[in-house]
Amino acid sequence: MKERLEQLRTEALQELEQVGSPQQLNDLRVKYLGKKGALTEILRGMGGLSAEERPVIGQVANDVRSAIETVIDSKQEAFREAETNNRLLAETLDVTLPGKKLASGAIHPLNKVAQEIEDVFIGLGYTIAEGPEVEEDYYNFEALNLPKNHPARDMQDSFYVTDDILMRTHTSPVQVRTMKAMNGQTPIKVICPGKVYRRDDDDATHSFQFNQIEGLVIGKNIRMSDLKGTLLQFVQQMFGSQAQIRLRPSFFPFTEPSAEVDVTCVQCAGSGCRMCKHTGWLEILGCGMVHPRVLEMGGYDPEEVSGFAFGMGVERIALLKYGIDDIRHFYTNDLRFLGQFARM
Ligand code: 2NL
Repeated sequence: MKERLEQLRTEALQELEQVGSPQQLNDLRVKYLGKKGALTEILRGMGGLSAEERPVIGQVANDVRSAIETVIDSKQEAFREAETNNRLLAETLDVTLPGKKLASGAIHPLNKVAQEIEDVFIGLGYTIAEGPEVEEDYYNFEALNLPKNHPARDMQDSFYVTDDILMRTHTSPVQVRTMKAMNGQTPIKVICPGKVYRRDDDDATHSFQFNQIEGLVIGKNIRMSDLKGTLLQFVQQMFGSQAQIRLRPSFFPFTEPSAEVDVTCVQCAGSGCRMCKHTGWLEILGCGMVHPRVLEMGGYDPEEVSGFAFGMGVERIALLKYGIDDIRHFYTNDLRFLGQFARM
């Protein structure tokens, strides 16, 4: 029996030497030490031993068991260690690798130009006012001295929702709402940015939807010279301190007198080029002194206060500022176009 035990040890240790996986190791543990294993099988024969032989064989059996256990334990430990090492290796993180490039967005050039314009006027003490894009006929036309049947109110030129509700054609109604909300108090210094809508065929310089920024100042003794100085300040901050302006007489139903404002050509600085059609000037906005009837309808006494107003297209300012030839670039969202403004 002793020999069988010794042989079992040799056989087990040999087999354990070859073991290649934790699964195999477990199989061997069952095979040799399990309840129905080889060692148990041999020990079942102990009943037939004499009282002197029993402790001796028992000792040998214990030695064999612990020898096999020791090897199994150390193999198991080796497998565990190898597994841990493999996992750590697989999880290795090279913190010196370059990061993945994230595609980052940028502010749209039109919004950027609008923000720049707003910033100039905020610097001059203006506040920003916003209002609805779907507007009442009264605020969009009537209160701006554009009575019913006025040619500028042609149904063909505006998007009407009902008989007296339309998509606003300018941001002036926001200023009318501001005047009414101020209840005759002065001063008012607001700029009103936002989308406006006109029934135009889209082309290089026109869009059915575009962005406008209007300004309105109302107070005591507001004069045309205040308007001119304000616009010169604006233009020089926007296009550079070399920029000059000129005012040409014009007409708007809501201002009197009215003027069209030109800036010295951003391309040739006034000497004449293709961009300014050899005039040295580029038209950038319209303006004027608020019409007395508009002041009245806004709740102000034209005998007591006066005001100026101006309006510009953001697209037009952006076209000039960046030398872009077609307004439709702004709406196409071609990243080759937009990307050029990402870090400007
Ligand atoms: C242009 C011209 C202009 C105004 C807008 C205005 C507003 C009120 C009263 C008087 Cl509440 N005027 N706005 C005045 C003159 C010109 O816009 O060419 N815009 C693109």
